[in-house]
Amino acid sequence: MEQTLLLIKPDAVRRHRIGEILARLEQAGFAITGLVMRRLNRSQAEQFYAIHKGKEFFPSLVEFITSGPVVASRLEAEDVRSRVRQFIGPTDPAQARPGTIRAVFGTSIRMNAVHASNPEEDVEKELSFFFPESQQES
Ligand code: 3AN
Repeated sequence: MEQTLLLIKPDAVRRHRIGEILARLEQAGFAITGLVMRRLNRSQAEQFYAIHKGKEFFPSLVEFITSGPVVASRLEAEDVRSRVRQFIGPTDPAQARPGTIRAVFGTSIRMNAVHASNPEEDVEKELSFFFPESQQES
């Protein structure tokens, strides 16, 4: 079964949306097989978002993601990587289809409530960042 990482970002954690977001994911048929709350420090955040290093929004992204705890979930389902990306909607909540997680819970491009691993990038690396045991299990 395919796995992916979904992060509930500090904006949604601060607004007490953890339960609602997890409930929507479960109702959509994504099984939660790992769950952890953690506050990243600067160097962990820079490592996690290394792919964006050098971009104009990188400093504000690191600032934001370290501004409070995140909830990391490991989701499992068939074709979960692309299905979850559809389910959360595009980066900008204003462009997201009504009903998608980012349309409902996001407030700006930066504060867009959740992150889900990009299937084109290194999903295993993102998973092992929060769930070091993932590799042995999958
Ligand atoms: P996604 O999370 O939809 O894959 P990416 O990987 O392009 O989006 O961007 C990573 C994160 O960087 C986004 N979730 C968003 O919070 C932030 N971000 C992307 N573009 C911008 C931007 N123009 N201004 C501020 N933050 C941005």
